[in-house]
Amino acid sequence: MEVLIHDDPSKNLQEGVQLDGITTPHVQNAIGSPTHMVRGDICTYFTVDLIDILTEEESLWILQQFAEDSTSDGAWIANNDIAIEGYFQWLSGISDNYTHWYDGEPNQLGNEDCAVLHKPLNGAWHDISCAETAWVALCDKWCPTGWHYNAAFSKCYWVTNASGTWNYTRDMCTHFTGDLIEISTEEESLWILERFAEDSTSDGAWIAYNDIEIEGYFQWLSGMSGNYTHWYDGEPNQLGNEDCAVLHKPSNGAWHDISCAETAWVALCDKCK
Ligand SMILES: [Ca+2]
Ligand SMILES: [Ca+2]
Ligand SMILES: [Ca+2]
Repeated sequence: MEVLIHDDPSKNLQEGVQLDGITTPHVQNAIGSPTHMVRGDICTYFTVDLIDILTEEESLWILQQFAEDSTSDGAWIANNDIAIEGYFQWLSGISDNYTHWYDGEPNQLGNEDCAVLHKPLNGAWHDISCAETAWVALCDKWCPTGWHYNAAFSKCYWVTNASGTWNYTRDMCTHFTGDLIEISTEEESLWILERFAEDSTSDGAWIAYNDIEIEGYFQWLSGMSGNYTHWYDGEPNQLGNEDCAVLHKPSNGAWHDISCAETAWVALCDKCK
């Protein structure tokens, strides 16, 4: 059986980072991988699971990764009707309208309860006997417990449960191989604001936007400057010395520049899924 794991050496994996109590090199490698992984035995060994595919865009991207990483023609995905014959669902319990069945599938020939994504058929799916051994598997990456996944942005989001300086709370994000959050659209901002309201009683949270390096020139930690900003009226105003942005919940998620040394705020973290 073919076993392939796609790891990006450019990703600086942190040694010894403990994630949900599990500290093995395998788990770290799996989590650090920026792409979905293709492997042939048990995705869950890496505390990931078979992949959910929720949009056509995601399907096309996965197909491309699959073609790059594996010579296999087909790979298991998470869609299955093991629980109720004829009712296909994802392992995560997410139900979505997107399906990509090949013509005439699923057809339950004999007893076929597991979906395979078929590379030569442009990624279309077949139901196949779950006991077949010819296929590799597409494994999803994983949001740590308590993080939210947003399929539209392929990112995991988290609000820290403790407050502190910008640097202190940033460390909480990087502990999970994430970082302070970057916000690139109004849609993303609104979604994040909802999660923030659900998960935290704090009024404000640090985000990655800062002008630490060059006063007055705000940029994201990734170096992206982006077009989307959401400053509150009159901000940034550099009162005293304010170089770090806080997303303010009562201001509809608008941003204020604040002294990076303030300790009143929690942080919003994200990581690529
Ligand atoms: Ca079939
Ligand atoms: Ca400043
Ligand atoms: Ca300010």
